[in-house]
Amino acid sequence: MAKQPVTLADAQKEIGPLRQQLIQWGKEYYEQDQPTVEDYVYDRQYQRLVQLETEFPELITPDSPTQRVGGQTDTQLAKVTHEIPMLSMGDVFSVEELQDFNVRQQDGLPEIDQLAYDLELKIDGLSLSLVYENGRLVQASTRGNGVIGEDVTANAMTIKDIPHQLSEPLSVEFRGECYMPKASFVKLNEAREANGQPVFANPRNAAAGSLRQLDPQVTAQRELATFMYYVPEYEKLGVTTQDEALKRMAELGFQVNPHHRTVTSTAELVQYINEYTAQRDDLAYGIDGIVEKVNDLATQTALGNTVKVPRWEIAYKFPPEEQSTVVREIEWTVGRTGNVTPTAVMDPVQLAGTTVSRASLHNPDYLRQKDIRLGDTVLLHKAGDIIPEISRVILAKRPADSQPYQIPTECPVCGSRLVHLDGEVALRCVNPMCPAQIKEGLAHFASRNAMNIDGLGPKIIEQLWNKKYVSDFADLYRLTADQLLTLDKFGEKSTAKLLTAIDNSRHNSVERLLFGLGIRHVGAKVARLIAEHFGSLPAVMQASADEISAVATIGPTIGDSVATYFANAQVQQLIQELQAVGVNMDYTASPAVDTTSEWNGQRVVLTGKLAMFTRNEAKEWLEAHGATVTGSVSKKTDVLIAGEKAGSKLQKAQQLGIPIWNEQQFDQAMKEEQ
Ligand code: 1X8
Repeated sequence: MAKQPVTLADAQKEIGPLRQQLIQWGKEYYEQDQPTVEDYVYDRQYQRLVQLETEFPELITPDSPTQRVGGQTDTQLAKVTHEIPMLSMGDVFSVEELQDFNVRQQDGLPEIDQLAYDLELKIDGLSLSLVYENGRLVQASTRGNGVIGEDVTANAMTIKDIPHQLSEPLSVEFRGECYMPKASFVKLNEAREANGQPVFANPRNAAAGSLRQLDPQVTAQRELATFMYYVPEYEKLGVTTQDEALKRMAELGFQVNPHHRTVTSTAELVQYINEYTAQRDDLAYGIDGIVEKVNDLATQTALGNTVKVPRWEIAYKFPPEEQSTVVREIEWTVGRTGNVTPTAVMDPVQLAGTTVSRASLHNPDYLRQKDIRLGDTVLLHKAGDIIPEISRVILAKRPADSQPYQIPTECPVCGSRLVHLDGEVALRCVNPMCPAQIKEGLAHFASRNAMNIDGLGPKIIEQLWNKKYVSDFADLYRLTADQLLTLDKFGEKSTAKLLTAIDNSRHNSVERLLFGLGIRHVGAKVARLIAEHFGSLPAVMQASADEISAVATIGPTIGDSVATYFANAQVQQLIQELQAVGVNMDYTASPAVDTTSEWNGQRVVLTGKLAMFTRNEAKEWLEAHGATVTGSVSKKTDVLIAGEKAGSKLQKAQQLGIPIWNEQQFDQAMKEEQ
C-alpha cells in the first residue's frame, strides 16, 4: 500500500485535500452519474484515507466519505428506508490481500477448519432491492446512502427480466444488480451522440442514469437487465447456503448469473480469478471484479458486519485496463538509422499489473493526429494487453493555457536539420556523423545477432564514446586494457572478459559482420543468405546490385541498398581497417538451421487467429530459426504467440506465467531477425 506518513502533522496536511477530492469525486459518481476519474483512482485514494484515519483516528470528521455507507440520494425521487441497511463491500486489489482477508476471517471462526466460499462475478451496475408481498412486486429501490434509497418501483416494472409476480406467494426482499449490457450501452451512446446529448462514461453510469429517471417511459426505452444475488432474510426461503439461495432465486423467476462456483481451497480461488480475468472481455456485460462470499449463511450471520461492510464477503477488483495520467515531457530518440521517434514521459501509474511511465508515440504524425500536448491528461491502455499506449487525450482536463506541441526541426543530439525522406512519416537525422546514430550503430554491431560481443552494451559504449576511445567499429578492436580500466566499475576481471569477447568476435563467420554493419534492409537473415552465396565480404563488395538481387528471396531494394553502401569510399576505408585489425571476412558457418537466432531452442505454441500470416508460415519460420513448435502449453513452453480469439491455451499460459506475445510483437521479432 501507499506511503505512510511519519507524523500527525504530515497526516493532517494530507488528509484535508484528500477528503475534499474524494467528496467531489463521490458527488460526480453518485449524484451526477458522470465520474471524472477511473474507479481505480477513487478506490486507491479512498484506501489511503482509510489508512490515514486508522493511524490517526483523531483526524476522522463526520463528513468524511468513510463515515457514510456510500452514495447520496438524489432529491427528486421519493425516498425509501431500507429496514436492513444495504451495505457496500470491502475491496482488495490482489490475491495476496484477498488471502490476508481470508486469514483474518478464519481467525474469527476458530471452530471451522476450512471455509467454503461462493465466488460470483462482480457486475458493473448499481444495487437494486426488490420487495415482494404475497409474490407480487411492491417496491423497487436503489441503495442510496445505504439506509435511505430512492423509490424506482415504476421504473423497475419496465425492466423485462424482473418478475412482477413470483411463482410462489412469498413476502421477501431480494437484492441484486441492475446493469446495461455492453451492446445496449454502445447503441445508447451512439444515439445520444447523434442527437447531440452527452454520452455516458461507462455502462454502469448508463444503467444508473436510466434507472433513476422520474419518467418510467424513459427507463422503458433503455435496455436494462438484472442479476439477483442476495436474500437478507434467507430463512424465509428455507435455504442454508448461498449457492442454494441462488438456485431458489432462479426457480422463483429471477435472472441469476450462471458463472458462480463454490470453492474450498486457495488454488480453486486463484483458478476462478484467472479464468474470469481472461474471459472478462467476452461477457456481454461489464464486470469489475469477483465477489467472494462465505457459502454457509449461518456462518455469514455469525461473522456479521463491521460498521460499514460485511465480514463475510469481499470484492476482489480487477487491475485497471485503462488509467489516466499526465504527460510531462516528450522525449525524442535518435535511432541507428537516424529515425527520430517521440516517447511520452508521464506520471507513473499502475496499469494492468505493471507501473507505466512511458509510451511510444511512434512518429510526428501520430503525435499530431492525437494532438498530445505537455500537461495533457491522457487515457492509457495496453495494446495487445502488453505495450502501453495512449488511447486519447481527456480534453476536459486540458489546461487553459495549453499550446499545441511543437515538433522539433533539429536533431536533439547533433543539431542538424531533420528531414522527411521521400514520403516517409518518420523524421530523420541524415547526418552520418550524428553521435546518437554512431553510438546506436556500435551497440547494434556488438549485439547478440551481430558480432555477439558479450558485455558491450549501450552504457559502456556511451563511456567509450565520451572518452573518445571509440568512434567507429574498427576502434573497438584497438581498445587496450588500460583504457577499459578507466571505465566505471571496471576492474581487471571485467576488463579481461570484455577484451576476450572482443577478440573472439574477430573469428565470427562473416554474416555477423554483414548484419552488424547496419546496412539498410539487411537483417540477420538476409545477411546470412548473401554471405552464404558470395562466400566472403570482398566478394560481396565486388558484386553489382543485380547480382545481389538475384540471390534467392532478395529483391532489388536490398540489392541496391547493399551495392550503394559498399560503393561509399568511407565504407571501403572502414572495411580495410576491420581487415587490418584481424576481423574475419569469410563465410565459415554451416548452412543448417539458423542457430544464431534468438528463437534457437525455444519451445513455442501458436494459438488463436493470426492475421498477417498463416499458422503454417509462422511454424515454418520458427522452425527455420531453430524453434520447436508444439501443440499444447506446458511448463516447458517458452512463449505463447496468441492471435485473435485465443482461448484455453491463452488461459493456461496465463496461469503458468508463460510469456505471451501478440501477433504484432511476433512480427516485430521476425523483422529484427531478418
Ligand atoms: C455488489 C455486487 C455484488 C455481486 C455482484 N455484483 C455486484 N456489483 C454479487 O454478490 N454477486 S454484491 C455487492 C455489494 O455491494 N454488496
